Amino acid sequence: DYQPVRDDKFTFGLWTVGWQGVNTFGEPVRPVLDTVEAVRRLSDLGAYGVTFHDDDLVPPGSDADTRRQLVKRFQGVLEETGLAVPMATTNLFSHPVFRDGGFTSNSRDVRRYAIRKVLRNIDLAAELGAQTYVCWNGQDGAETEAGKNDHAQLDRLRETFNILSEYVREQGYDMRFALEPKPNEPRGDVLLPTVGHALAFINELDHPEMVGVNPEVGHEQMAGLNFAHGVAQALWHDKLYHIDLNGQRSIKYDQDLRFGAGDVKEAFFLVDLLENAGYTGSRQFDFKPPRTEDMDGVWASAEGCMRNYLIMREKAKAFRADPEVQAALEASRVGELSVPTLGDGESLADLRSEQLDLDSVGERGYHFERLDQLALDHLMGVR
Ligand code: GLT
Ligand code: MN
Ligand code: MN
Repeated sequence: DYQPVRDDKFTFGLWTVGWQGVNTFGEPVRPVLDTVEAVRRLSDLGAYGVTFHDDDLVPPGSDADTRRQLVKRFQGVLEETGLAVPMATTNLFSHPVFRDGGFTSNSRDVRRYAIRKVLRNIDLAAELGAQTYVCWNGQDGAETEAGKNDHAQLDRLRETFNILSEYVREQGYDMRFALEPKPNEPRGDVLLPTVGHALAFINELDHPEMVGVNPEVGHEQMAGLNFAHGVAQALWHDKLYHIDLNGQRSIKYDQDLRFGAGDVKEAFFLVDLLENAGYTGSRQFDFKPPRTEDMDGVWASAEGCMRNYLIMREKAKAFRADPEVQAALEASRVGELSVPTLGDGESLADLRSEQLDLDSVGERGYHFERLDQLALDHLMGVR
């Protein structure tokens, strides 16, 4: 029961199960995880695919021979297991040169290096069949307003995505970009802090159709925002190109807990949304197994991500199928919101000539509490 299958489209970044647990105050607590071992274990657990940063696969500074060998080894284990690589991304944050960011560093030579680094990995991503290229620009941001010209920064970010989109078109790759917003950490303030900021930015690009978002549960919640609503708006704009699932408890540092281990209710409504909105992309888990865990704990944590998703998927389905829920939705007038405010063939004159009985309509209750309790009853397993 709750055994994931490939069709569930669960993916994991190599950097998640491979995270050695280094944090601001503590040294690594776990050994280096070999890529082949990671792919095999994830396959055994029922994942559909793996994703990677350029540096996860090929350590920076490797010579051409080493690079070829490492890529070949990776391709070998993908073939052996049948796992897909639906997405890839670039590490534009670890090396000291990125201390003021990659695409929007004040240093022009660093910006040019960042683009080179991305182009190189886009070629590899295309070769491995990835159709989504994520860009998380965590070091692009500021601690002081004085040190960053925001207008120029946005110009440079736009310039970069125009260059990258043109490159993908020229090469004929079947690939789209997904921007991953985050409000802060590692920078005091990160560029494109929320889904909303990213969606607005995309409209200014030469090829907006090639760029969408990769929202992460905890990142929106770090900004105090409701993740399910953010994803719903991304879907409304047809911009949910990818998603990073994990857990976060309140406004604080990025916790990257396993999916379900944060705000359970929001996770439930998120799964309900993804399953009912026709989202067909990967369900990626971007979590960091806590430092308390040894490697057994890492795999238990990975398993828990998928298990929690599948449990919530089942609960969400039961919630929607429950006749009492359907009656409660009706009582809450949920369906009525889908009826256009001005009907077919109606004019403003029709609307203007109408009278609303303010006294009686002002007394109208919406019964959301009863509806919400039914959701919680399902979620908590008493219905
Ligand atoms: C990093 C970050 C994640 C991003 C990864 C993709 S890198 O681990 O914390 O949220 O999705 O670059
Ligand atoms: Mn992420
Ligand atoms: Mn995160």
